[in-house]
Amino acid sequence: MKKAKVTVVGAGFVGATTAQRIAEKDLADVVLIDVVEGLAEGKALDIQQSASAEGFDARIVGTQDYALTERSDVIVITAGLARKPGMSRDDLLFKNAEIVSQVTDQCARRSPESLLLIVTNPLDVMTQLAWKRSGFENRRVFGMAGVLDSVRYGYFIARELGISVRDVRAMVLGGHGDSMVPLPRYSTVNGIPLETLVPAEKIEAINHKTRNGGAEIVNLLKTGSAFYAPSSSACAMVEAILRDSGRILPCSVYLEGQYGLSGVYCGVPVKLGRQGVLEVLELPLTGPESEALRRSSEEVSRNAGKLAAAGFLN
Ligand code: TXD
Repeated sequence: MKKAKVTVVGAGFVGATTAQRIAEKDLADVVLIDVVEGLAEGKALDIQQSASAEGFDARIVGTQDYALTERSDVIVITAGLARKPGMSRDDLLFKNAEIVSQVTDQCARRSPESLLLIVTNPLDVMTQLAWKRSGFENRRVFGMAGVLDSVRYGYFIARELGISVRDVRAMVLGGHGDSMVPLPRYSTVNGIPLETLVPAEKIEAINHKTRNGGAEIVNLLKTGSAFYAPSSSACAMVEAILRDSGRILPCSVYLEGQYGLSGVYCGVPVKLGRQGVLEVLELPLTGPESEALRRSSEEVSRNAGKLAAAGFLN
């Protein structure tokens, strides 16, 4: 069987760790690419040299040259800047929009059949931008955020109950940001509704902890943001795609009327497989739940409006 090929763009914390996880699981050969001279090459070599200790056969190369990314099956885009002192969220929005545009242009024409998995923040609008730039069908361009938010939610639930994370199914919808929408009604412990196991005020505290999950880590690290759980989440999506498993995972996808939302990327549960987004699952939501989702999507639309005004989404 032909080995799959995954390109990871950006050899920073999330990119390099994602590449490592893909290689260690032997899911595909990996090309790691970065603009910084030697960075991707050095990290790829280091990961490759761990092969006999870890027992994987995947090959991983680091490069600055997009020629090596040709005919990738999946392209994971983590390239971007983190917010620096003095930089507004909008500055970051435009800077990362430039980077994601360039990277998408480079990758899409060399791998016209690929799926694009976007990780760069602000996540949902960067995914929308990559979709526009690539010209790909929307089922082939999606973003990683919901998996991360849900695994964090699942961990906090398991910790609260003192049980194994393996028995928890947790669901978080919405855009990746403060307005994300944890859904206790659709979160269970081996099928047992969460709300029958945890009192409402405890659930609210867990929801808050989940929304704050990324910020808590940034505050501790000071010079960077989370990357272990984000790379695990990106790798889980790559695995679902390459194994064509049809896993149901919350991903940022283009909505065309589902959940009453149109023309915007937002986090909802989808069936993921070799062809990308196979189906968007529409959960019946209560009034307050759909209102929270609508508010969250408005944040994404606002950023999309800013990018459109600056000429990025035309
Ligand atoms: O849930 C999620 N989606 C997220 C998103 C979870 C964690 C991190 N999230 C975002 O991912 C974060 O806000 C950033 O926008 C990206 C990457 O985070 P990371 O922590 O890996 O940032 P680094 O370590 O700064 O790495 C970014 C790399 C760095 O090596 C740059 O040199 C490179 O991106 N870079 C580029 N590579 C290729 N091409 C271009 N143009 C480029 N510009 C920068």
